[in-house]
Amino acid sequence: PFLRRSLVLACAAATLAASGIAAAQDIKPRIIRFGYGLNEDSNQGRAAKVFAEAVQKASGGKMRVRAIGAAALGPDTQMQQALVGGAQEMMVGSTATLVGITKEMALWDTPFLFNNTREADAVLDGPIGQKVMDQLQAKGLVGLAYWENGFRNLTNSTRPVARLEDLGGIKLRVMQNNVYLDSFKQLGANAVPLPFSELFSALETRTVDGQENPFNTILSSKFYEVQKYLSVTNHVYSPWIVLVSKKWWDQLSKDEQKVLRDAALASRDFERKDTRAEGARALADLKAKGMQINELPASEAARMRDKLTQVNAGIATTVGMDLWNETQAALGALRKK
Ligand code: TF8
Repeated sequence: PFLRRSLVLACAAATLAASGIAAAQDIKPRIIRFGYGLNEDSNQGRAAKVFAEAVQKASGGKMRVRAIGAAALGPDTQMQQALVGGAQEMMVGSTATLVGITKEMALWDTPFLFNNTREADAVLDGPIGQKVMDQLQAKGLVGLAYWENGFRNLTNSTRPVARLEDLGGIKLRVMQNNVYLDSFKQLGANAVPLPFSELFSALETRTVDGQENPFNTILSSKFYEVQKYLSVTNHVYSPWIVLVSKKWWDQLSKDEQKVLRDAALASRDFERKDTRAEGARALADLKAKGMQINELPASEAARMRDKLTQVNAGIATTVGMDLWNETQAALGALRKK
């Protein structure tokens, strides 16, 4: 009993001392595993590093982010589950792979939803983006910021896609998401869902003929090594989202939460600039790497849109008519400016 009592006393003293120091800034030493799917040398990897540095600086070195890329902690869907269960603290990944957890995220899968990045930023960073993000909490996740993955374009090893019909029969890898699956089926492709981490080798072994991703990713993942044709389709804008395990988040102090929120916004601003700068150079880079590039004519994009009216109706039902209409109204207002 004596030993136990003195142990209790010692612990109480230590706690008191610690809380005395922490009173000004309630921050404890923390290790934060922050997983992502692309290479370290990618827009995702560079921004993860910026996030890690911002957290370390704002916490006086107490909170340390271990950014772990190349899907070393698993593909998006696996990391999401680890966050929900509390086995991993943070990640950044596609909103498209989150739809199984939070159906409202399907809003961002709408083909041709945004015409440009100005519209994307305004909607994602405004009340609609926040409303969608807030839906995560009930599912065990906290969203902190949307990063830019970007407008997606089509690559394949079979033929240039210049007309809708050219998609016919192309075995196309899509993200693990029903909107993408349905959309590309509607357009005549043979769509196959696969995690991103399996994509390069699937292209290399010709298990699939093609894929679709922003220029940045086609470059950083070296898809140009295994894909001949790049068709500039800009068929959808896709966001990434910075996520926190809610189980873990709820244990943090307000100060610690603020460190993470601020760093997420700082990394977002860096990431969008970096992604856009790289994206502007990427076409020339990909051409230099030997890709054959063609632009999809506006008339063909219009034909694709027509084929996708059913898909859009499905998304509206999935996310709810209120959210759908609110988004259309917000876009209408932005386009009048
Ligand atoms: C894809 C996405 C990827 C993301 C990333 C690994 O094609 O565009 O960028 O899933 O988090 O899977």
